[in-house]
Amino acid sequence: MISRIDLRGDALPEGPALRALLPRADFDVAAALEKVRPICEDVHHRGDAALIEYAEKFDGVRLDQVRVPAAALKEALAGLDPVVREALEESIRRARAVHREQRRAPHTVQVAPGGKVTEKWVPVERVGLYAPGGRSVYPSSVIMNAVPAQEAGVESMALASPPQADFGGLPHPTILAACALLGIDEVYAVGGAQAVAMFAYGTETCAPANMVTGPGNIWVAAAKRYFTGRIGIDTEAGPTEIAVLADDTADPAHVASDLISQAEHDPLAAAVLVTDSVALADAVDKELAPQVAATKHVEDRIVPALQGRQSAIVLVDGLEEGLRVVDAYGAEHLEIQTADAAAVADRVKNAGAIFVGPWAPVSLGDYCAGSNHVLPTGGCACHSSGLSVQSFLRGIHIVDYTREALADVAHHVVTLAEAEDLPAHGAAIKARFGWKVPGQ
Ligand code: HSO
Ligand code: ZN
Repeated sequence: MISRIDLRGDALPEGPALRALLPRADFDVAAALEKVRPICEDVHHRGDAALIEYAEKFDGVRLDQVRVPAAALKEALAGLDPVVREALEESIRRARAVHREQRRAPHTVQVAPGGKVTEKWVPVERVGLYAPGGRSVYPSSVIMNAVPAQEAGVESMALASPPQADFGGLPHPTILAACALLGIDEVYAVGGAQAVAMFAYGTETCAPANMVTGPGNIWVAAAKRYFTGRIGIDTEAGPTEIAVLADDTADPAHVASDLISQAEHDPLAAAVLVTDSVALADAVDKELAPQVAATKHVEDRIVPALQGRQSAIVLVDGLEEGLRVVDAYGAEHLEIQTADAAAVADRVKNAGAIFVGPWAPVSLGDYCAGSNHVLPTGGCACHSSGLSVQSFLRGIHIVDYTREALADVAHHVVTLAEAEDLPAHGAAIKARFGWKVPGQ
C-alpha cells in the first residue's frame, strides 16, 4: 500500500541532499499564479459584480449579494446539532486558553542613560479569514484562524467561504454556525482566489483587509502568493502532512490509523513513517489495507495519498538517523512514538507541531488539543511557525533619547554614516550640535 525508502547502511547525506531523498508532493503554486492573476484583477476593477459572476461560473450559484445576512448566521447556529456545538465550544475554549498566553506585553530597554527603546505590540487592524468549501468544510479551521486573531486583539474580522448550491447559495451551515459561536458577524459567500482578491482590494460591500489567513486549495494559495508583499498572509498552506518517528515500542495499529487520518484530507496529502524497526514497518503496512477498507474517502483520497510519491515508510539505522531524517523533512505534523518520547521530541528542530507519545494523535491537535492546526507545510517548518497570536501582531520600536543621550553616541553615528558614504545622515546629527559633534 505504501512504498519504502531504505536509508540504512550508508551514512546519511547532509541537508538538501538528505531532503532530496525524502518523499514530497508536487504543489506547483507558480503555475497556478498565471491563472489567478486575471481573476484577482477582475475583482479589482469590477468588485462585487465580478464576485457574483465567479460564483455562478465556479460554484454554480446565482447570488443577489455576496454578504451573508445576519439572519442566516443566527439560523445556522439554531440549527446546529447540540452535540457538535458542545464539541466546537470545547475546541474554542481550549484554543483560547493556549492562545491567550501568547499575548505580548510592551517592554522597554534602557540602552544608555537617557536612551531607551520600547517595543509595543499592535494588532493588525482588519483580517480576512478564508474557510474552504467543497470537500474541505472545516469549522475547526475557522476556530484555528479566528481565535489567535481575536486573542491578539484584531478589531475587524470578516470570513469568506464558497457559496454552496446545496445550501441556497450560502456557505456551509456549519461554517456559519462556527462564525456565530466565535462572534464573527461579517461573512461573505465568496470562494477561491476571488475571495483573497476581495479582501486584498476591497469591493463595494467588503472593506479591504490588511491580512488574509486560512487554508485553501491551490488557487487560494496562488492568490495569497499574488498578493504577498501587499497584504499579510499566514502561509501558503499546501496539502497536509503527517510524519511519524517510531521504534519497536509503537503500536502498529495506531501508527497506521494516524497515517490514514491525514491521508483522508487530500489525494496529495503525505503520510511518512520513519522507523528503525523493520518489524514495525511490516506490521504498519499490514494494518493499512484493512483499516483503509473500513473507512470512507478511500478511492478518491486515501489510496492515492498513501500510494503517491509523497508518502513512504523510511527505514533508518537508529533513532539518531531518524531524528536527522525528520529534521530534514520538516513535517507539518510530527508524531513521536518511541521509548522516552518526550525526550526525543525535545531534540526535534524542524516540525510544525510535535505530538508526543501514544496518546497525542494528530487528530487531537486538529480539533481539541488547544494547539493550532494551521501549520507550515512543504518543508516550510524549517523556517516558519504555525498560526499564533504573534502572526497578527506587529512589534513597533519606539526610540526615545534625550539630548545628552544622543550627544553620547553622536560620534559613532557620524562615523558610520561617513563609512557608508551617506554624509547627509551624519549632517542630521551634526546640525543638532552646532556642527561640532561631541566626541569627534
Ligand atoms: N489536519 C488539517 C486540519 C484539519 N483536520 C481540519 C481536520 N480538520 C491540517 O492541519
Ligand atoms: Zn486533519
